[in-house]
Amino acid sequence: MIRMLRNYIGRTLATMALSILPLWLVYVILTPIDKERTTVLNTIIINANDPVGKTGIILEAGQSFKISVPAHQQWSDAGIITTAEGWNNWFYRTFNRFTVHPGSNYLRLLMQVGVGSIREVQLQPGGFVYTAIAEGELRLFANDVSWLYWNNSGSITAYVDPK
Ligand SMILES: [Ca+2]
Repeated sequence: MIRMLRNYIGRTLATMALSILPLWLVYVILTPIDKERTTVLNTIIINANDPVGKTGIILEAGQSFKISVPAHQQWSDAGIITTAEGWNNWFYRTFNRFTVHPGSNYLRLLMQVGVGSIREVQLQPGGFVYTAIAEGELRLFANDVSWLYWNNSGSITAYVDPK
């Protein structure tokens, strides 16, 4: 009796599993990457030669977000290979005041939300949490003189997680 009951339950569970499987497959196939985008981090590729750096991520004033930049990525400025920390030297320091964010290295990774102030993306492991002061689109871009982006090359990948 117990064995019969056990067999019955086993068959019922197997039948249920088999009937759910096609439904699950249809769900997986019909649920495109869009769903993942809302749950997984936004992957942003920041091109060194793009002074605008639109990310498509619209933030509200007061909204927090985390930017993670994996270490050891490189991009270059007129053949000078550097990282998101950027580069500088005694000669070019003189012209640094002409960059979009004076005081930051050349090709230092910068950010701006809407019309908020431009600032450096902190590059600590584990990411950098920041709260938007202004509403608007998050922009991520390298620091450079506005007319000298053309000789930059390469890109850096960042992950943005709006809270
Ligand atoms: Ca340049």
